[in-house]
Amino acid sequence: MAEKLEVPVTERPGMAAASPVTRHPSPVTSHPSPVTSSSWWQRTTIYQIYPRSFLDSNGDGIGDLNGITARLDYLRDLGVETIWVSPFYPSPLADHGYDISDYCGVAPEYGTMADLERLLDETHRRGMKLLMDMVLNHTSDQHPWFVESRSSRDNPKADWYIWRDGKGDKPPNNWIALPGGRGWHYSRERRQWYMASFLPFQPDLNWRNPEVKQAMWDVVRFWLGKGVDGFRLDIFSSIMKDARFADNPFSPGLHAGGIPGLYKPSMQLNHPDTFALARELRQVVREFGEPERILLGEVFGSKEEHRQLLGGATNDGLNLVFIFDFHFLRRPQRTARFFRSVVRSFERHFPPPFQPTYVFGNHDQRRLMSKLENDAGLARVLAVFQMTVRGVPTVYMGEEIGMTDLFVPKERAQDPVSKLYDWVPDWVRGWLPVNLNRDQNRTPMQWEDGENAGFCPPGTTPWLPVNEASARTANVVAQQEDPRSLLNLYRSLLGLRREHAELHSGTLTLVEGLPESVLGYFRHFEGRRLLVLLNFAPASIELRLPESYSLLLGSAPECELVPGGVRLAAKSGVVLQVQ
Ligand SMILES: [Ca+2]
Repeated sequence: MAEKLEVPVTERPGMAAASPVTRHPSPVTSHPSPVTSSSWWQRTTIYQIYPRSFLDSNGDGIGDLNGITARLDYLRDLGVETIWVSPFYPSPLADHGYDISDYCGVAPEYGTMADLERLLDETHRRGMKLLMDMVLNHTSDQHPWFVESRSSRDNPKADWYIWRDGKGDKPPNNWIALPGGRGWHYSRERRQWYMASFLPFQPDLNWRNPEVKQAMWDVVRFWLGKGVDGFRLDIFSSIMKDARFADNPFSPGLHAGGIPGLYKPSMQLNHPDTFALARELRQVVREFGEPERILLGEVFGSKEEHRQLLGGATNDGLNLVFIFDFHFLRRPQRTARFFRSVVRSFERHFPPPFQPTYVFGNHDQRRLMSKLENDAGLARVLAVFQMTVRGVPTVYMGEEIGMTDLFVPKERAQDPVSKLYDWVPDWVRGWLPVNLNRDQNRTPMQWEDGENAGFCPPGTTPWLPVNEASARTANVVAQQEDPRSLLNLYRSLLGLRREHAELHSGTLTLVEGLPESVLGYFRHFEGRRLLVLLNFAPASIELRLPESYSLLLGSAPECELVPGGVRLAAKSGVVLQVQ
């Protein structure tokens, strides 16, 4: 039975039945900024491909570049405009590609440089863009630069990494590794310590050495010269550290990435020199002219630090940075109230021309559907949210079919983070919000029901097990045939987003005074308006509307216009056009 409610602001005595927004502008939007979203990257939608798990084209159980090329039509038909491909560089694979040993090559298991060039051509031929993943902070310890740097204190690359003498037999200071543990590691060869912000086999480059910077800018230019459209930048916040090597301050709490610690890594993260470096890198990228190439940062820190990384008010640093406020989505966060607070905050701190980049999942986090404890209705609400809210949506492969995590016992884990936390038993891991085994969210893409889910040929052993239980229903073929599938909802939403400039280029105004379970916002562009209403509650609801609307999209068949208003099914969203 539908609960009948009215939009309160239209019903209070003395208030005319008009748009709640124009009568009662929220403090956030009382001075709407002019629409300046004009570059492709401000309007685009991003789809992250973890290449090892996307599609295996040659039957060795490992996804590859030709596999991506083979499924470009799928991505174009889905409606995504930009693909971001996680690393495919030569690597000893201690961190599955985020430990690079050759920045200008393609690892043989992923293909050849010719395969990469074909992938780029075919992507561009479909009017799409391709972002590569770039790890500037650290290399693999197998990279020839590090091998040389470690060999002696007076070799030509001795100062290419961050080397320090210890304090007696102790490390130089209390800097940490972001996934946990100590940041410094002792080298017997040099009888010195080197810094690693991530894992021990990923030594940090010394960006205060001009030769390092030059070498890495050359890498960036190499790929831009090949025609890539930009980079997703791995842990960009940590590139420049305190030049005096001061200790991190004592400050117990949850720090970068939600990891608990006694010391805040403020000497290692978001140094002002990192903000300057973001601007300098943007200039390097600008050398390549139009259409603009872009920088998308994986960063951690406060909103003010985000703004600084973006280059301040002029946005001449990184083009975009990921927003990780939906990293965990614990139960109290799966509410209209929480989503409203996040949107309000980012509208205040990142008005146009900044574009928020909301993400629900990636190769490091638990999968969205698992965060939601398999709540399919809520997954549909969040799909409507992500594709209609102001910003650049980023979808992790498989999110569009509702793929779930696969439990991989720690004894069989390939992820080095799992090995780092080997002492944490599996039953505790299942309960923790942080993801201590990234194998579970990196299992192969599920293309069809059946052996290996179409990821690799039957009889082949995929590099990570296929999530067979999930693949029975969460697979592309089954969902393409079902008009009510999550996949077809994503497709409809991406289509709607492309057609309506309000969604990809418009400003946003939150609707105030809605029932507690409903999040609502208008999207405005050149005098046209769309209204998005999202019902997070497990019961349907009717809302009176003060104007005449047409229904562009409802995420459930029971969503419909009723006389004077709209009915939202339980856990559903609608996109309405103001007549
Ligand atoms: Ca392969």
